Amino acid sequence: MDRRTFSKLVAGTMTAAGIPGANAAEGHPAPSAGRNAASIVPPSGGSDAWEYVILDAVPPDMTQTSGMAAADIDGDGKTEVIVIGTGSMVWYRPSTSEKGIVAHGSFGVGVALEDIDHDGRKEIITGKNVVASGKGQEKWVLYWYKSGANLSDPWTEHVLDGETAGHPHDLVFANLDGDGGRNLVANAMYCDHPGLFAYKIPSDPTGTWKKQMIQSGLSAEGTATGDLDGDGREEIVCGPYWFSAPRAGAFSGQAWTTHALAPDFREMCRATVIDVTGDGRPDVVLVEDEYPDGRLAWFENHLKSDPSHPWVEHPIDAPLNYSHTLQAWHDPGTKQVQVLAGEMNEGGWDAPYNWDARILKYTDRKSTHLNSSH
Ligand SMILES: [Ca+2]
Ligand SMILES: [Ca+2]
Ligand SMILES: [Ca+2]
Ligand SMILES: [Ca+2]
Repeated sequence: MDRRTFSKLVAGTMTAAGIPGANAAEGHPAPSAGRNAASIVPPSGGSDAWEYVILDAVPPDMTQTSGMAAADIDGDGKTEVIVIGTGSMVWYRPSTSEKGIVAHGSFGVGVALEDIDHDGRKEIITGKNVVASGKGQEKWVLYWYKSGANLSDPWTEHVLDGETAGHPHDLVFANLDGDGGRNLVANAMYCDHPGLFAYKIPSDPTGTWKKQMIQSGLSAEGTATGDLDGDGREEIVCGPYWFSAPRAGAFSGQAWTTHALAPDFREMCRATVIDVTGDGRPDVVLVEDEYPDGRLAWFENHLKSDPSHPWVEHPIDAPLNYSHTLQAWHDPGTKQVQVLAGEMNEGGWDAPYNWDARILKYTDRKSTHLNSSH
């Protein structure tokens, strides 16, 4: 078993309570007027190494933010940020402070940026709530959005899947069928028939995307992909499960297989795949993301070396309060594994407002003490 420990840094706490100005602008009182009604205050308790920057205190036409993604969309070498929420989807170019509205509507959580038509510029893929039936069953449509010559030009909206089962909370691109092309993975949440689905991009992306069911019936979130078993095709992690394609192929129409990954974890998670041990096989990091007492752990991949006990759980930290963000990467200099977790100010299901939602960074101590564990 791999033994290592992670140091913990509170990179910031969001004591500024989000965006009191935005609440006021929408005619709602700030969550606690006495605490911070007038101004954005700096984060407290955080590291001096991190600077807290407000990208936009009042996103245009948006009453609540719910998802974001960042990438160089237009290929100019500068990163853009896409923010989706209730009312609108907005692009930002932080380097120039430019911004603009992509589209109006009630957007969800999942948003992906991918060059699906191979023109060198990324499109935006996200879900929009188009019907709330009044019986608690919403209708969500998956769309992709293509920019004009400039991001400030009107964007074009295309339907990707008009018949989703529910809220596409997680949207991830991966190589599922081993042909090198990228495929979309989307879950469907908060509905009568939750599930997980994959889509194949047609040669003309405005055409019909081939759809494959991965699972139906499990209400799991926290989707990531990686070649967990080393066969050259990516498998899917979703919540405490992972899923492998049938021999006939990822899009053969035959059933995928559901496997346990983290049987002690609850079904709502954030997930990321990274080789923590350095043995060439991807490991998995999970945090329970919709709970006040969420656990953060990494799972050591023994699919080949010990198939009867394929995942060894290594706790990193707990409790995390509605940690709905999770990222991991190798530090380019030290090669240490870095894990970033971000708590929400306001989780789902009427969670108490958290004035001190934290941004947490964990650093693997091991690669700086290579001889200490043997
Ligand atoms: Ca750019
Ligand atoms: Ca493109
Ligand atoms: Ca594989
Ligand atoms: Ca590994």
